[in-house]
Amino acid sequence: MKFQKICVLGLGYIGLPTAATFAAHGIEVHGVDVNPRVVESLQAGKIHIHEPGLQSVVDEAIKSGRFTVSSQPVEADAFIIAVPTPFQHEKFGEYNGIRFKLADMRAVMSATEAILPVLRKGNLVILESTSPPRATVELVAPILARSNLQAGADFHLCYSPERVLPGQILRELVENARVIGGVTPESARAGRDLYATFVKGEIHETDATTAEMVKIMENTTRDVNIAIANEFARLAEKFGVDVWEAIRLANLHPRINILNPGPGVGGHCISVDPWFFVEAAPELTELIYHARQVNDAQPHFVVEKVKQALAQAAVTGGWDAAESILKNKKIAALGLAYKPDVDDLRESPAVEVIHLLQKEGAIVHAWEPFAPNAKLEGIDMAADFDSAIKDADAILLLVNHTQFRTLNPVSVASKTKARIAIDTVNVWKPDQWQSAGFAVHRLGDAKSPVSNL
Ligand code: SAJ
Repeated sequence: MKFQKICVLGLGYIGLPTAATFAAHGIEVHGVDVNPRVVESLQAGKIHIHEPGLQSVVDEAIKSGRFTVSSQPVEADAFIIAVPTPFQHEKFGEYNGIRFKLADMRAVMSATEAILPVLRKGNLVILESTSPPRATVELVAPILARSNLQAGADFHLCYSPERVLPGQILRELVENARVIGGVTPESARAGRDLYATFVKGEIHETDATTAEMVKIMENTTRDVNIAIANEFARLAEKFGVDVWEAIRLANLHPRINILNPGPGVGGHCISVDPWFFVEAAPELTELIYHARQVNDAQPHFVVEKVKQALAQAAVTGGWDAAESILKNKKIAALGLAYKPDVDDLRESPAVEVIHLLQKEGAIVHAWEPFAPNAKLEGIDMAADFDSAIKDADAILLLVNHTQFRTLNPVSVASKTKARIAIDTVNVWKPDQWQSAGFAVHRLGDAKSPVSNL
């Protein structure tokens, strides 16, 4: 099948890079977003998200005249739906005493409905948003059937998961293998023809439900693997071990690859997608459910770490180590993003850590270099790094941003009265920070030099 014009619905982290990449490869692209600010900003040539290299690809696409943006779909050869599928925040499912989160599919439903007036015989529709198993055939196809055209007979319908890593989206879009699941083999073939425009990785055709399952399996596997790393961190602290050293040694085994513990799992993918399995089959997902519980509880473990650090300083520094050790303590929280070198704060465990610290009376000044103007309810954002740390009692590192990793502890020490450094992501060299005068605490590490005396 040949494509001259496509319409991409949802211009976020996936839709925008996808749209711009198609335009860069000679396809005429119309981008659609329901958020007027996104539309206005792109019409003015400015991207609204941080992703390395994206601004210049969008600049080129606009300059070429092949990329237009508005709030409504237009007629095209193919439609790609790349809207968010978060979980619902107010409603939960229940099964045998376990409570689970539910997918919020409203954006997929309304994007699908928006296509109805412009859907024509012979079109291709592709759902890219991560969705619960069977969403393509049981949710999207029935909505599109309202057009009196049948998926698989009158037009092609596919599910093709995006699998790109934020921070490396433009490269991975092109290089990663792509899975395309069609409601019929012909649909999958049409999907292949479209993505072959720019995908250099292998393209694998399958059915739509398999493709949905592949996507959720990938992120669920990662979630379970991070959960076990987080549990190892807890165990290491109990047994007087440095988990980072233990992981490094275990990973020398040729068939072992333990991931990194940290303050928790965030973002709109790995912390969300496993719930799609739990929601669809709670009776079959015990391990997946418990891994989610472990990762969701990890911010509490960080707060305990902060308390221990303060309690230790209370002994050596003469503070009142009463039960609410956090009360009125000033904490500089470095990093709010859900992972290194991105500006995405969605489902960020760092944000959860800050809320929990505040709940126990701490005064937290947060600094996020990638989103300095972010407005988060109840969080006091510092104007810059220096003002975040100046009056702090402790500095808490929550995200492995490059600029935090490369901080010089001697220079930090000269700008703050804090003498406690707590590293939840294993990037600061304990001996260097200790020499600069800090008591150093690392998540999962009961061996580090901790004293600043
Ligand atoms: N994390 C850890 N320890 C680790 C690795 C990650 O605690 O060893 C945490 C991160 O800090 C972050 C979260 O997990 O909070 C997720 O980060 P990530 O880098 O693992 O993944 P995402 O969410 O940015 O992107 C994932 C990717 N999926 C997989 O690697 C299987 C990406 O390929 C997907 O396209 C993306 O989800 C998505 O959109 O589904």
